[in-house]
Amino acid sequence: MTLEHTLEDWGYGPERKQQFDDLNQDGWMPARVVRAAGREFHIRTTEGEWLAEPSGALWRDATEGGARPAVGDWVAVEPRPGNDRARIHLVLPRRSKISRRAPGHDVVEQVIAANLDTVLIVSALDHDFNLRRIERYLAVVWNGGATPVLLLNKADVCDEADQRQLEVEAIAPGVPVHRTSAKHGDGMELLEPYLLPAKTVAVVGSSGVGKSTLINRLLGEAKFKTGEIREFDSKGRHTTTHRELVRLPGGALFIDTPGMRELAPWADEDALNDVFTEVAELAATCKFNDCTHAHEPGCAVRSGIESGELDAARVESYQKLQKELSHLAKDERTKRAEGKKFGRFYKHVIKTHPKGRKR
Ligand SMILES: Nc1nc2c(ncn2[C@@H]2O[C@H](COP(=O)(O)OP(=O)(O)OP(=O)(O)O)[C@@H](O)[C@H]2O)c(=O)[nH]1
Ligand SMILES: [Mg+2]
Ligand SMILES: [Zn+2]
Repeated sequence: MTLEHTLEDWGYGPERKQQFDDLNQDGWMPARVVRAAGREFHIRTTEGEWLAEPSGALWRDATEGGARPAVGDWVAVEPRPGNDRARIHLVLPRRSKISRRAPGHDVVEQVIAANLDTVLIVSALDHDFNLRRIERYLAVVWNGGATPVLLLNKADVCDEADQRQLEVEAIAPGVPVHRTSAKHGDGMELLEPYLLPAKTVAVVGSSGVGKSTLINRLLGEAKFKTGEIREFDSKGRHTTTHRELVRLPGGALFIDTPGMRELAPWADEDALNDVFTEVAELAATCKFNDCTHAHEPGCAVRSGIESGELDAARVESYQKLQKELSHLAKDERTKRAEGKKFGRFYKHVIKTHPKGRKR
């Protein structure tokens, strides 16, 4: 194919260009990660789609702070001898992201997708429907700086779709909620406001909710593999195994992600205030600053539950998430030290890169 699209069609803009120019490296070029699977990346450059591998330094040293490349990232790459290959040296600062806590013992951030305008949080209106899970996803999306939209898919199999939608609207004030049936193509027009040229939209949600089916519908072709789900519990089988960004016919950029078995959210506790506004507001009026809302006198949250002002299930969900996130929370000093470490790494790469050095 010819140079059918410019980098701008993939979301490049003046701010990005400035970031890249500031690196001031001869022989480097900007590119966007369009596919991530393990250590292998596909990137979109001005010359088409290339294969790319992170430099040893980037892979080894940039484990802190989620600095490894993710789909949607803008990266600085150096073309390699041979065709259509490059080495990724740096990830440019992200405008927004979705992160989770990486599976495993260590407390490490894993970026699932980056530089998103809108994130569609997909739930299925089948046995798997779960308000508490939606809250977790909302916390992650708000925290990462993208705008969440809630999609209730598989509307065709649900007799109580109206009721479900009301329940979801109640736990997510101000967040648009749409009902779709990706399999049959119903409700696709509701997505149009988000599908704008060169804007990036990602879909997230459990395995089997219909994320890939939705993308195929929007693409107008069965590009993404979709999977059967287990009838008895509506659980998906983790059909999608990599993260990929595609360009839709109208020019919007769309990222499919694999369903996550268990979303261990990566967020500051502050993100909870956006998700559980009514709980957080009352909690702020408890007599004690560090009230656990368990047995302390003057607890506004407990009296809120008693008076029916607060939903006990919401409070429980809030507290559960708060506990999880407190394990991630680090004091400001540690965070600053990590930030510095990343900054040093950034400078180190630029200084020590002999060929790219410019005088
Ligand atoms: N009834 C109904 N089934 C749907 C709908 N959308 C998707 N499905 C079915 O749900 C199953 C799972 O769909 P996928 O698109 O593979 O789900 P996914 O979210 O991509 O799953 P992972 O890749 O595992 O994360 C497939 O059998 C789809 O045909 C829908 O709107 N209604
Ligand atoms: Mg899928
Ligand atoms: Zn309290």
